Amino acid sequence: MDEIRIRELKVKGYHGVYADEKDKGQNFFVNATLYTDTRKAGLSDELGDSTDYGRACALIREVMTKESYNLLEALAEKLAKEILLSFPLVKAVDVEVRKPEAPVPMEFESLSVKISRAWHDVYIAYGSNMGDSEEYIEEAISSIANDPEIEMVKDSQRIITKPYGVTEQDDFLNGACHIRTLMEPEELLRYVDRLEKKAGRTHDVHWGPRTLDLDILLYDDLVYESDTLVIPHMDMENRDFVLLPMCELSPNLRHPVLNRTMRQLLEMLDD
Ligand code: PH2
Ligand code: MG
Ligand code: MG
Repeated sequence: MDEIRIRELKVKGYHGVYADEKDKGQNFFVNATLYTDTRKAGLSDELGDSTDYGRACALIREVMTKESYNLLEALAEKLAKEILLSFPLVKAVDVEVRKPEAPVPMEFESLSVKISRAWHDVYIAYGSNMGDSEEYIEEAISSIANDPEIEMVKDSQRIITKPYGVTEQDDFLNGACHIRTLMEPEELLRYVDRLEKKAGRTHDVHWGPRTLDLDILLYDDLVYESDTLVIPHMDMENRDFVLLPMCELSPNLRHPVLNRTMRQLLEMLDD
């Protein structure tokens, strides 16, 4: 990807753990690399087709002077987030905040924290077969669409499906959505768990009736496993109620482990 780079931008700030740092302030130097596609602006020669580095510098100064943070980590996190939220063409960003006058009684050039943050492409499946399914799903989708750290790319149609696994239960209402988010996988899991809880979700019967189920299917090309989360979703290739909405959203999207498109997976399942 192309890069727009800001180097050693000097801003006085009042960040630090110690009272003296918050009182007197000191100079901070910011390095930021904005990952973007400059091709269109390169051909048109129009600023409107790119990201104005002047505005990016002004935003950095605003974040650095508006509030006081204890940690360089918190400052860098806020800077990365505001840059990604403010400039739609920027897909990812590296931010380094240096503190050459840090109160450490030794000789050093500077101390710094450097982070990388990005928008992530995520697919989430949803289902409900208890209570007012339509309302539970509507409520969750609107929370997702209105969250500042999430952008709704596309929501599928809802389909009525026969229960899979434990078959002695009511039909489901199912669908999936494609979002972009700044959340990391485990954060996103906690977020969708909260939405399930808000819908009164309990976990009494494994694969049993539920008011709302939200499952992370795919997260970029990530292959990830922890005690609480597996990405890609373990069983998505065996579920037509997942693959049908996925085929509506992104039929040519490839499963990062199985290396088959959503359409191919659905065809394999139909056979
Ligand atoms: N979810 C399950 C188990 N079975 N069947 C259908 N039709 N739809 C679901 O969402 C579903 C299911 C476990 O999450
Ligand atoms: Mg599920
Ligand atoms: Mg689930």
